[in-house]
Amino acid sequence: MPKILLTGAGGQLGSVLIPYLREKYGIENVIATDLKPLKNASGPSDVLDVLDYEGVKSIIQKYEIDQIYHLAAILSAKGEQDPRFTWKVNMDGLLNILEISRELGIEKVFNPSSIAVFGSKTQKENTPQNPILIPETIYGMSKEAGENWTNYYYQKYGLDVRSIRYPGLIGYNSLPGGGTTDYAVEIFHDAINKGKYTCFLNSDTVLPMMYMQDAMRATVELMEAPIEDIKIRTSYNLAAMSFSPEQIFLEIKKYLPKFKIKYKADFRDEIAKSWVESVDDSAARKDWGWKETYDLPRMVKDMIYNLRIEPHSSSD
Ligand code: NAD
Ligand code: AKB
Repeated sequence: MPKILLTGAGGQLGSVLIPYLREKYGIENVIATDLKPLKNASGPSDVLDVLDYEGVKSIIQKYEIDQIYHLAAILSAKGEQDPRFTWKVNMDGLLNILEISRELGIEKVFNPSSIAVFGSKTQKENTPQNPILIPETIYGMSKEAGENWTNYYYQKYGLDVRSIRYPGLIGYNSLPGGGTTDYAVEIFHDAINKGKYTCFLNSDTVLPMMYMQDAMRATVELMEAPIEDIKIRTSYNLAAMSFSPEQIFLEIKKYLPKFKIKYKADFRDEIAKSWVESVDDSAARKDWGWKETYDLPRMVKDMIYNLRIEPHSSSD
């Protein structure tokens, strides 16, 4: 069994990926780290700031790590509040991970990228794997630069770094941490708890999204694929579904008929409009057999079920 280190493990993705990986590789083999001690760690965990080069190195040595899932980052909306700090965390954090991995002979590294690498000059629909990439947020800029760094470390040093351009991730057992796609999680909680939601995107702003179960499975499938199948070392496009706030609202309304929505778009709608509506992920399908299992109706049904609402009941 590989010994796996997760950075930024307390976030939306990490907090669900830890139990998923522990189920597969064993509790003691998955080490969860974040800036602060993790609540309910349920296994080995430690405090780690990815900007602390020596700290990263000593954790890797202490736990005899073989693989790293580098999740620590500042996301798109939060990133705009302090661009230079966001660049520092996202870039220096990644460079520390890559350089230490090279130095210590780490077997594999996972570095998530994002649809935030796309910009308004990118083809909006069925976006190809290698389109024009001129991102317009500091987060997107750091992810795009990170893709080139991981490709460089693979080409130059043979470091086995793998990556996915995740769409917006939606799950029921963790909350998002400052992104533009956060509305697609918030909407469920407000629909169930308050019966109404004020959306920070416009009603017709379409974005690519993915259910968390699919995202976790994709991540492990990518990491377990034979090395010769991994043809793209920047980051793979990955798709599951695309929808607007109005479309997800109407789908949720099938279960909660009195649910109401208002639109009060803010700067996050501008960010979303600079991204794309759907991506062509044929390379991931061909190279390592990616296939999604959740579309919009199935995801909404599962979210509502897991948020403890009986399907087809209403909030009144
Ligand atoms: P999140 O914001 O929920 O969590 C990020 C975690 O990183 C937080 O727990 C935070 O404490 C930690 N962190 C921040 N600075 C750190 C530092 N200096 N050292 C150590 N930890 C630090 O993010 P997430 O949604 O879990 O995203 C995980 C990864 O997946 C990120 O790289 C993100 O870019 C990528 N991604 C996520 C989504 C999504 O929709 N959630 C979509 C595309 C890509
Ligand atoms: C964000 O909205 O910033 C993230 C992402 C798509 O990378 N969820």
